[in-house]
Order: sequence, then C-alpha cells, then structure tokens
Amino acid sequence: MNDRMTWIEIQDKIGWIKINREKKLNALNRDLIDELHERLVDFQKHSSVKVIILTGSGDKAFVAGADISEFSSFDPQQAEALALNGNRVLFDFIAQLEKPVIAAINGYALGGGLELAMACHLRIAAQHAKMGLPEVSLGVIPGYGGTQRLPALIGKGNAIQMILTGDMIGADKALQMGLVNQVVPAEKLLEAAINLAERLMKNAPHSIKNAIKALNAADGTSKGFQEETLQFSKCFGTADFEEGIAAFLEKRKPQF
Ligand code: CO8
Repeated sequence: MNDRMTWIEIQDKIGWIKINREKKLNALNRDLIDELHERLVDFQKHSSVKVIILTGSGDKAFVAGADISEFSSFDPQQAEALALNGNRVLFDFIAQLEKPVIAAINGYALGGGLELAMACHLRIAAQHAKMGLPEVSLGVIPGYGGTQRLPALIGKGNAIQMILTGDMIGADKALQMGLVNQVVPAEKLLEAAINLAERLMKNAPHSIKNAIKALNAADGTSKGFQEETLQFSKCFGTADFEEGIAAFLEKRKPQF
C-alpha cells in the first residue's frame, strides 16, 4: 500500500497522505496526480476517515510544482487536456470533497504545488515555507486553478502582483495576506494540523459537508476556470514557452 509515490495512513479518524517524491521536490507528474486521486477516492469512501491531511515528504518541499520535464514538448491541445484532467481528478476534486482537506505546507509550494494547497480547504505552513506561482517565468501561466483561487484568498491586487512577478513569499507574509490559515515552527507542523483536524471533527459531519458546498459556490462561476485553461493552453508552442522551459531544464535564466 505504501510502496508508490504517496504514503498513506489512517490514524484517529485522520487520513494522512504524504507525497513521496522528495528527490524531485515532490513535483507532480501525471502518475502522481492519478495516484493522489485514487488515495482521495479511498479516503472519501472510508467511513472512519473524517478529515484528510496532505503534506510532502522531507523538509524542503510540499510540492515544487507540476513536473516541468513532463510537459516540455506539449502542444496547446495536449496542454488543455493535461489541465482539464488534472483539475478534474485532483484540484477540483479536492475542493469539492465532502471531507475537509488540510494542506500541511512543509516547504516550497510553487506553481501546481501552491495550486494544490489552495485547492485544499485549509492551509497550515511551516515557518520556512515559501509560496509562489512562478509560471510566467517559464512562459506559461497557472493552469490548475491558481488564477481563480489566489484572488479569492488574497484579493485581486495581491494576486496580480504574485502572478505577474512570479515572486515567492514567505510564510509570515502568506499569513498576513490570508493565503494560509496558520504558521508554525516546522517541528510543530503535523501537530498543528492534527489539532485543527480534531477541532473540525468535533462538528457535525453533515454541516461540514454542506458548508464546503456553500463556500465553493461563493468562489464564482466556472467561467474563470475555463478562461484559465484556454489562456494556459495558448502559451504552449510559443517561443516564450520554449525558452522558459528550456532555461529551467538547462538550469539557466530565461531570455525572453
Ligand atoms: N518539475 C520537475 N522537476 C523539478 C521541479 C519541477 N517543478 N522542481 C524541482 N525539480 C527537480 C530539479 O530539477 C532537481 O532535479 P535534479 O536533481 O534531477 O536536477 C531537483 O528537483 C531538486 O531541485 P533543485 O536542484 O532545483 O533544488 P534547489 O534547492 O536548487 O531549488 C527550487 C529549489 C527553487 C524550488 C527549484 O527547484 C525550482 O525553481 N523549481 C521549479 C519551481 C517552479 O517553477 N514550479 C512551477 C512549475 S510550473 C507549474 O507548476 C505549472 C502549473 C500548471 C501546470 C498545469 C499543467 C496542465
């Protein structure tokens, strides 16, 4: 059960999922996305799981983004399919899950990694965590809901700044902006996530489920998400995209 890219456990009504791709800073490739989906489906069905905690292995990264090496040669159609599938099986799937999902952000949460944390219902960050949406530095834009969920959490002005600069912010700034709910020293991260999970578990499961549905409806319409997928896929195959991805893979700065 625990020999793949994720490690799972059920303990005291908490379903734990740890992403286990530490050498690649837990970057999300397609197999990992599918595996996370399977794990979430299992926990959703499992009556003894009341809250899910998602974290990354190691102390360096929660998730450093979508796996850049995987989509380097994609054309717009493939990019659109990748984004639609990822949103369906993982990002929107988490957002719409009937059990609360807490992201315990144990390090870098970048690009698809921050989008994953934002799709979760609550976020606790370790003090050293760094967060950002650096996609524009790669010649793309966020494709897993970042352009929609970031402004919903921190306001449009702050979101525009983060997305257009691609800058990373630290945990304290993220807390001040409302991007995370709590910041704790790294060694207290899992304990803080358990404490929060226990507080949620004291409340009525039906009410939690219905509240999640109602809160999701406050995020706006699906039109914004559709526009993101369109604009994301249109980046693929451009000269900017080729330069941005090549620069990352060659470990150099891009020249746009
Ligand atoms: N994809 C693939 N590999 C990665 C990624 C990634 N996102 N991040 C890190 N890695 C790999 C590195 O290539 C390296 O591998 P190797 O040892 O084989 O060379 C290993 O992880 C360790 O990374 P570094 O050596 O770079 O570690 P550093 O401590 O020097 O730097 C950083 C850490 C700053 C986090 C750096 O790794 C970095 O900048 N990573 C990329 C961050 C990034 O740009 N993330 C956004 C990716 S794009 C994205 O997520 C798009 C989302 C929308 C996609 C929707 C698809 C449909």
